[in-house]
Amino acid sequence: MRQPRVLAIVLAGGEGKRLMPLTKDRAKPAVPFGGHFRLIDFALSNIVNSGYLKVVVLTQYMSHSLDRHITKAWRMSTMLGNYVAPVPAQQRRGPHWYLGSADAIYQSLNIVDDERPDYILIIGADNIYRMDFSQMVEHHIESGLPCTVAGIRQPLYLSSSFGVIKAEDGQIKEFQEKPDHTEGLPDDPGSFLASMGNYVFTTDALLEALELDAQRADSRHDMGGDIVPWFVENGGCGVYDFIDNQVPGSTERDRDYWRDVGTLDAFYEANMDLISIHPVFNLYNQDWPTLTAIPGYLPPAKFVYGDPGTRMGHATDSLVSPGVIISGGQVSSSVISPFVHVHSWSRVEGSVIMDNCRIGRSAVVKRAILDKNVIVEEGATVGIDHDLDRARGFTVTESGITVVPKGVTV
Ligand code: ADQ
Repeated sequence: MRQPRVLAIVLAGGEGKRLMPLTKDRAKPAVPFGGHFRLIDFALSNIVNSGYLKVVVLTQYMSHSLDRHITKAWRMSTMLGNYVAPVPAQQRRGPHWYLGSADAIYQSLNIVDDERPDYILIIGADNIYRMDFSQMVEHHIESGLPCTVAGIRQPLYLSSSFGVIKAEDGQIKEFQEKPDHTEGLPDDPGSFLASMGNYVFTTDALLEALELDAQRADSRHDMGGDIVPWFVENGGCGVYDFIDNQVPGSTERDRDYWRDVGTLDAFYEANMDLISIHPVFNLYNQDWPTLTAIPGYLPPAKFVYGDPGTRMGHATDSLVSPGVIISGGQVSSSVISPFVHVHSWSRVEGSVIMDNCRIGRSAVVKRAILDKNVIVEEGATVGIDHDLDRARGFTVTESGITVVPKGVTV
């Protein structure tokens, strides 16, 4: 029997307003994460590790750095050849940009015509997790239903941020996109079943649903808001429980890991999940690697004793990317991206420092996110006095994380 043909579509056009200022001039999936990765690397790695090599990435909002990353890290890497193709908003069917995620797919249907897949896997671009999609596709085929949504249990207070699934015997009876309230599960009253924003469709059924949706004046043309509820009412939609997914090399601790990094606090916490001795999400799983490309010219990270009288430059409980120099400064519980330079007598604690930042002598950076190219001058502080941070125009999140925008000198 021939293998089913699967086309993977990655929705990478969301604005990510709640990640401002990190999304001020880049698409959310292009936000740096975990040192030298970008958020989208996790979604694309899952697809490629699942064995699917026909992948299109639908971009839209601020797509320049995202396109550049996909081209450099994914298209030009010999491993993946020309399999991953970024597709900008096409404006094929009207003089507008994409209206919603379903419209993004509708406008790109020419790709489906070209590839003629049996099944279409559609996933978001901004969640951190490992998942073998081939197991979900297999489940979809066995169910005989035209649509399958991946589900994961989440605490009840998050129900207004997700699609809420109510299912019986593996079939969705009701799907509500981001309702104000919902009830807990019968066997787990503190949780509900959330949509992960990952879907498998039988191609013909999806084409029909998208065509009908495009005609509807009252539709927001949204996958979660319109297309999935349509399938629940017409033809049926199954649920695939993420708990059943087995990814090689996962640890007991990280096998159920899935994070939606929609807010600055969630983004910060997901970075912190990477750094402990027994990480909540293990980046060192070589059986299911997170792929990206780092330029060959990046030298290794370097640790320098520093000026006489300083404490030795060091980093503990931290991820330190290639190209970093820590010279006489102290870094703890932090994620450091390429080409960051930490100078003598400085301290960086519990922070996410993106590419090319400079931490000057005796500076202190605590519980902060510094976007690329930030310079913290000699003796300056970030994250110590939140009123001062706000007065300087930085964002201070609900849980007290200071976020400094790209290119600022502090
Ligand atoms: P959200 O993530 O809030 O909820 P949405 O804003 O549509 O939904 O984003 C989903 C994905 O589509 C993201 O990767 C985003 O970047 C992308 N996207 C959005 N609009 C797009 C467009 N016009 N063109 C291209 N890409 C676009 C969704 C589901 C919920 C589910 C959560 C899980 O709707 O039901 O619970 O994901 O995170």
